[in-house]
Amino acid sequence: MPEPDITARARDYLDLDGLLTAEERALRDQVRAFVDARIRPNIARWYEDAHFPREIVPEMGALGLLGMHLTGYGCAGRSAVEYGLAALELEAGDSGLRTFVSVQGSLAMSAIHKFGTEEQKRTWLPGMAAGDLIGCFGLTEPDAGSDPAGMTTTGRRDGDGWVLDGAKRWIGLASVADVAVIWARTDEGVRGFVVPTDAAGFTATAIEPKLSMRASIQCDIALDGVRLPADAVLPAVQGLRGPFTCLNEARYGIMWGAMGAARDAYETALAYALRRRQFGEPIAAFQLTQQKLVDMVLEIQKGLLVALHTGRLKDAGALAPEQISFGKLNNVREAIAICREARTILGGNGVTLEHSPARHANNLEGVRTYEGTDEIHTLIMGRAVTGIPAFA
Ligand code: TGC
Repeated sequence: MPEPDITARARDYLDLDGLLTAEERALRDQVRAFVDARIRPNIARWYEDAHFPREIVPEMGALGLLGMHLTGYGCAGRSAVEYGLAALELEAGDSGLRTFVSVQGSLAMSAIHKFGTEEQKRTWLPGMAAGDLIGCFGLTEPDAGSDPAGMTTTGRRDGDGWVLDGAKRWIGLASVADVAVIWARTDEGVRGFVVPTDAAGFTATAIEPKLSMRASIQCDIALDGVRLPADAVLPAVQGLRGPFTCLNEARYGIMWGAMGAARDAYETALAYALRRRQFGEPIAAFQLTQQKLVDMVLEIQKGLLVALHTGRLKDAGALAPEQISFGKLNNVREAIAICREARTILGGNGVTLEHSPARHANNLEGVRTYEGTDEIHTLIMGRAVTGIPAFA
């Protein structure tokens, strides 16, 4: 059956396109075309098979999507808004693949770019930007999730070098990564280490089976006496400010990405409602269906405005971490609600992999939890509003 026409108003209710520059729209359209050609036709199978498509990573590199907001070393030097638009389009395809781009660019590459030596940058960043090398970012531990200050992984000096011992958990892409940025407690406070994943004592094991982000990989990492040379440490930062600075980048991208998943679920539900007939009418003609669709439009448009405003602040160098929490908390929370509601419009057909809303909703369970849970972002905002930290 031919797809019903979706009106321009339904696609961009407030004409937000008009707030973007021609360059921003061009980049957005390029990523959208990539998602349509390379992700959409395959994602249901990848999701079902729990397959991370390593084979498309060099294509993402060629499009300039890896470390795209970084400059030099083969990176595209794009703006925060452009990075956000790319995240939006990628996550309209699947959260697992946007997550890969976040982990690679905002976490692993960002850490090396911000805090690494010239040698570390030259060794790793060009290959990571091209998609020839994959990076991961080891902060979370089995017993230290929301509270990274509780980490027990240690780095101790040993002769001229370092030895790492400990465990990390929920580390994206670790089992296929070439390099890991590992955060560890040392006598000098928390330090970051650049660890080739073929180092003796480094083991990454995929956590499975998972009900969320099945087209991505999350791992346990064991660090068992991993010996590193002196120059493995990231010299330019000590303390948790290091990993948190990288998390700011990733959390920023998530507020855009979540709206991509929501938009795709909404457009899927709208198209279905226009062609599905019950009681002699398309179900889009029913008031209750229209209310669901309109509620989705309201929250998607508001979420995109928040993301765009936040991106403009970031590009102006005026974005505070608690403002990132606003967008991450709001947009992921709303996106999950939208995807679940979109599923109800598809009825029983909505629980199959033929349609995207339930897959997006399941993915967003992971997105809601990583890079700061709803509770953590609420409390970051609560501290900003009251001046009183309430984390414990
Ligand atoms: P506190 O311990 O007092 O502060 C430590 C230092 O960090 C600084 N800081 C920040 N700097 C930059 N950006 C931020 N957003 C920052 N937040 C804190 C702070 O100024 C201090 O610096 P210094 O120089 O004075 O030492 O920490 P806090 O009280 O500020 O924060 C508490 C809390 C709960 C907000 C924080 O611990 C937190 O954000 N917890 C959530 C952790 C989280 O998001 N974990 C998820 C990690 S994601 C991951 O590991 C894998 S997901 C990706 C994948 O798939 O691999």
